[in-house]
Amino acid sequence: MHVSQRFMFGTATAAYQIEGSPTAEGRTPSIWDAYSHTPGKTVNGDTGDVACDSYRRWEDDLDLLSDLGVDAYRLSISVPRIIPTPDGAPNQAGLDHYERIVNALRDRGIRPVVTLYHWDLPQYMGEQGGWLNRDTAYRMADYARIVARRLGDCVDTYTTLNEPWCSSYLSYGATEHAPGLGLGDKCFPTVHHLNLAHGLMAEAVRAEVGTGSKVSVTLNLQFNRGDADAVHRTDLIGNRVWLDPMLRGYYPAELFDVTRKVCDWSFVRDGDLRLINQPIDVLGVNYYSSNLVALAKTPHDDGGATAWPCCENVDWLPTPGEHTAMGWNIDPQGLTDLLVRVHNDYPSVSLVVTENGMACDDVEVKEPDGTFAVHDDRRIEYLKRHLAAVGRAIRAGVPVEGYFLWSLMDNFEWAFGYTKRFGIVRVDYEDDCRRVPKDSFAWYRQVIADRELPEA
Ligand code: PNW
Repeated sequence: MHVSQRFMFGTATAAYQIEGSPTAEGRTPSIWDAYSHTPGKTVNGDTGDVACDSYRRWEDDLDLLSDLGVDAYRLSISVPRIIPTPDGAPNQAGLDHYERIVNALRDRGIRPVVTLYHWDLPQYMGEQGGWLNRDTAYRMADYARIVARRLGDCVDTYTTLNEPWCSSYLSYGATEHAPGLGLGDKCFPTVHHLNLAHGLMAEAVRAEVGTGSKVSVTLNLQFNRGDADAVHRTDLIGNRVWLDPMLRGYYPAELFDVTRKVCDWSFVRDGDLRLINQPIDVLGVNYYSSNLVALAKTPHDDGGATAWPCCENVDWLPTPGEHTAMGWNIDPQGLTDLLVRVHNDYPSVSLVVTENGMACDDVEVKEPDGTFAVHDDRRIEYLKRHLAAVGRAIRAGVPVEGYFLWSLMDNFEWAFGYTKRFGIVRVDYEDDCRRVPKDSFAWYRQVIADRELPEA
């Protein structure tokens, strides 16, 4: 299926996953520095101290993007590079760094799509309660204003938050992500404070750039198959908890109902929902796989750490079919169905796929001519089927504005450290972060050049 010049083909990365240089030019630690440096939290004790060394090699990365021919690049800004100290004062060196990247992208004809918060909360905010503290939302809005004031409409799209589901449930409900508090069903205040941060950040950016840039948020919406009641519950806790306040201006009444025993929602103040319900131009959707859920025969006790609070009546079943190196099932039709569903229920906003990609056990080979290569046919197949799924959604009438492949290069995969590789460029961590474009890189370059979504 042919797509117009307006459709954005891109790739995505995030600051902590690629940059390294944790103390350069005034940066101070984030909650992910603290977490990854705590023994036992990440595989092999991996940290983002070096990562892909992209803070220093950003021009090389931009050369790769030019070679790939992308229309847009989704990057995130490291919060502790911009406001490194508790007084919230802007760090000019940090701002200069991202201004250089944004300008260099534009010089190359690549649209900068900037995520303001991709999980690297300054550690000093973490020490003051992080997302449990309502004040964090206001501080993040101040930070958003600082960035938007400097970068202005040179940025194509400002995304307030990446995957608040991970920043709340996985980070405060469970223990997998920083700060890893494992509060289980006591994590709902973080949900509301993230929603509030989105609203305040969107408002702050809009006040700076007007209609010069788009404003958005990225959600990792869960696509669930299985028993209707179990699907309904996981949709409420996983999806509507963000979608309804952000796009409709209310929390679903049912949410108060099913959480009644553990949470009174008294942290929601008058006027909050009006703030959260800021007009946005586009909604980012991250999609990798689907869940299979069933109603539990006997409700399980979720007294402890969990990423699914108030889902004690839901069982997650093993998913059928093929799986990726993350153990995630491959379900391209889930992406079509998810995009169609979101558009039907929230028709006022256009959509963009801000992440999709596959972790593979890639093997680097040395070719007879001495060059390195990675023949990642399974990744190509995955990408092909998911781009086709995007095409089906467009054909069904969903306004999908673009597709960002996760990721431009292998990087620090959070708690999995460097053991999971999502890149279409290999990073050889043992050999000075040498970059090797994989076969999927050449394949994606052709897709972009042809502006043709595959039929699969
Ligand atoms: C997303 N889950 O993370 C993030 O936005 C990226 O930074 C990350 O590298 C990418 O997906 C691949 O994992 C997720 O447990 C992490 O469902 C965990 C989950 C979902 C998304």
